Amino acid sequence: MKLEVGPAGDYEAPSCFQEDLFAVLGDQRPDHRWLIIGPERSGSTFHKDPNATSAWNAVVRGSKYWIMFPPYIMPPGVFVSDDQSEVTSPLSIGEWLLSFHEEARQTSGCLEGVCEEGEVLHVPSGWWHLVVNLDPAIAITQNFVPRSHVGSVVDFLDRKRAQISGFKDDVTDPLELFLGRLKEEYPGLAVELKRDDADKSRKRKWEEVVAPASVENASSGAFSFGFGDDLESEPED
Ligand SMILES: O=C(O)CCC(=O)C(=O)O
Ligand SMILES: [Fe+2]
Repeated sequence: MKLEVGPAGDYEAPSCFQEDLFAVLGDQRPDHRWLIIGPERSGSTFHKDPNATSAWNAVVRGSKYWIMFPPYIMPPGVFVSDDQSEVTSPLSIGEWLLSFHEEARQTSGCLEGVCEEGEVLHVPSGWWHLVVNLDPAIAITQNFVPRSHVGSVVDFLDRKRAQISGFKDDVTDPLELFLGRLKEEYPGLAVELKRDDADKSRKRKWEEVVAPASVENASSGAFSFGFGDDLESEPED
C-alpha cells in the first residue's frame, strides 16, 4: 500500500486506516503521530504501541526491517513484569539480532519483512514489534483505534491506568472521557461496549463461584468471549 502525499507535502492516512475512534477526543486525544528519522542500523527495540492503539507506519525514504509477534507470544529475549508495565529487552537491537534472531524466526507466530520507500505497514493493537532502519530512513507513523479494537482500548484504559500514556495533564480520567464521547458520537457502540463489560463481570463471578479450573482456561486464551478482538486482548486478572 502507498502513502498518498499531496503537492504541498502533506498526507492523508491510507483509506483503510481512516476509521479512528480516538478522533472523538479531538485535541484531548493522546499523542498519535510522529516523524521518525534515523540512520542505518538505528530503530526501535521490542514494544507494544501505547494505550492498546493500532498503528500504521509509512516509509518515506530508506527501508525498514520489521519483526513482529502476536500479543500473547513473547519474543525470545524480551521479558515483561506481571502487569506488563515494564518491558525489559536487556540487549541493544544489534545484540538481540545476534543472540535471538534465529530462535525468533523459528517461533510460531513470528512475522518479518522489509518495507521499502512508499510502503505502509499495519501494526495491529497489542502486537510486539522491533524495527531496524536498513538505510538512513524517514517514516511517518500514526496511532489509531479501529472499531475492531475499541474493546481492547477501553479495557486498557480501565485496567492499566498506570500505563496510560500520551494524554495531556488536564485529562484526568481518559476512560471516562472516551466512554462519554463514544456515547455521544456512537451511541450504539457504547451500548455494545457496556453489554460486553457486563458479560465479562457476570462471567468472572460465575468462574469465581463454580469453575476455578476454567479461570485457568481463560488466562491461557483457550476460550474467549466478547468483543471480537478478545483473542488479542488481555486475559482477565
Ligand atoms: O522505528 C520505527 O519506524 C518504528 C516506530 C514504532 O514502532 C513506534 O513509533 O511505535
Ligand atoms: Fe511501535
